[in-house]
Amino acid sequence: MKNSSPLTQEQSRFLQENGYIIIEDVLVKKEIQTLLQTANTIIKNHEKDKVDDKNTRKNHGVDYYNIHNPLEYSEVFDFLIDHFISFDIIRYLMGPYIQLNGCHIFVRRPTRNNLGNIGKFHTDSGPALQRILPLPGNLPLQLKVQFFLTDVLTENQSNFWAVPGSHLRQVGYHHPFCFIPQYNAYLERGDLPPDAIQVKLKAGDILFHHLNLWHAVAPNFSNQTRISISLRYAQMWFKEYYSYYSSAIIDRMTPRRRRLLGDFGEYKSGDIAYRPPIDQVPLILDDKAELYGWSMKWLEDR
Ligand SMILES: O=C(O)CCC(=O)C(=O)O
Repeated sequence: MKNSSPLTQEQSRFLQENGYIIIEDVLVKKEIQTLLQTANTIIKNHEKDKVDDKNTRKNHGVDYYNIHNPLEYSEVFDFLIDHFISFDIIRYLMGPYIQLNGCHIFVRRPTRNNLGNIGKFHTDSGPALQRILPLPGNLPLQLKVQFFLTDVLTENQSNFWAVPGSHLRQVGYHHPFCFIPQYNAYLERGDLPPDAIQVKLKAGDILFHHLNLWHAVAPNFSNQTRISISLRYAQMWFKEYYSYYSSAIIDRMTPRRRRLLGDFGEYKSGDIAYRPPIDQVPLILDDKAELYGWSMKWLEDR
């Protein structure tokens, strides 16, 4: 296979070693403005109408919370699903048999209050997955991409807080909520974990991270609410995550986006993840199938 990665060698190494990576300047100014304006309207409505079943305000609190499935409110987020930069990296790293199993608006308000669970170090997607590590050469089970719509240029601005390299460490105990108690003990004492870093980036940059990365959200002592859009890609076999895609959403999508949202049209195979349709590969990878290691030659040879 030729080296056809959309990441440079340096970027690939950084992601493999650290468990996260920032790609700068993915969104242009106009896109940031439109996405931010729309996100702010949705946030305002959620806070005014107290629609607590469609966000995590009840569980996480009113300062730091997530709004489920913004695709339900506006089309402006649609292009992020297979954005030409972020999605090319996703499909290169994860292969063609993937889905978008969650999309959220992250709201992180300035606060001096207790940050609840989001402010604690954790891994994603359940305690069992803490024990399945993304070792080199394996496809990731899940990658999350965040599109930042506001700057996070200094520390304590509700930065993504990561322990670089932790995605390759076995936690060595069972925690039902996927916490990392030895790191949260620092926070409880009012100390900072020595090797955790607060990621800094600007509006328009994106952040990828592995589900196993030990991460938290830092406090927000600034006077600006941090807003980002998170998209969670997973292998097809994964369950969706607060993502119900109504027919109104599905109907407006391109064929590839529909597929990523779990719509297989007329195709019925019993177990779709086990026997995905043949067009899954060209639909997701188009002319990159061969280059990214998913040759369709076996079909011709049959
Ligand atoms: O707000 C963030 O940057 C991260 C939120 C978080 O903990 C997560 O995505 O699991």
